[in-house]
Amino acid sequence: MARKFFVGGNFKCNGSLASIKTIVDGLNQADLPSDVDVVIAPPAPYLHWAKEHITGNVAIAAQNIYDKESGAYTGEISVSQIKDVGATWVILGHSERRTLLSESDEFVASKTKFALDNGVSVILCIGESKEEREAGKTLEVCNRELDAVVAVVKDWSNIVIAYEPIWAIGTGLASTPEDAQETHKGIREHLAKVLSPEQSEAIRILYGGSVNGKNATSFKDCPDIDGFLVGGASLKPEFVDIIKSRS
Ligand code: G2H
Repeated sequence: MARKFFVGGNFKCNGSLASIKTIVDGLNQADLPSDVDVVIAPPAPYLHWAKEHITGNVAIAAQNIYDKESGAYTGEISVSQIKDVGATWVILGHSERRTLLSESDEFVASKTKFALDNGVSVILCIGESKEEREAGKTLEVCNRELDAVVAVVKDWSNIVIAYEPIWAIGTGLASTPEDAQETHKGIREHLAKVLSPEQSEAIRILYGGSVNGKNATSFKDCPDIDGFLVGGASLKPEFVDIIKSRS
């Protein structure tokens, strides 16, 4: 089955109105291929501005939501609020939130369900630490993180998985295409068992971790890598090269 190539830009906690304007202007001026789904995730204060100013076929993602509609949750952002300002996607389960903010598998699953139930698609991040990889636990960790979501969500048609080995994030040391492909294949095999072969075949699995304009093309021949979630390089003009890396 042909899965549409997907490239997400996760700006993380970076940028200002001026720098995000530069990125949005760059994307507006680029001739982006129509056969790629492109999503950018600016920090929450800039979601509305980005939605108002992006002109091409580029969707907007939030970097987080809470699993409650509204109320006394100081500092949290609701799914209806991100929808209100034009976001159609949300990134959940990023390792930076799992580790720095102690988000549990169950909390990530609950937020995933809440987003989907409210019509927002999810980029669901999973991935192992260096120690877990060295202990041969890569798939065990990924499958555990996936299974928490499988327990509460049966229809995965609006989920894109981002496999992001923690040791590759922001380090400049991307996974080799061979290692990433092996893990993506294992993830797909697991999803075939716990969801269904049809859903497993249809779901897009992105690679994330030090993807840049130079190494993106090296993942071209990996049959289970359906795109990228890009951090640092999404803040630079080379993001367009990554979007075009399968063209
Ligand atoms: C991994 C990735 C984007 P970077 O977190 O989600 O970041 O490309 O900077 O490694």
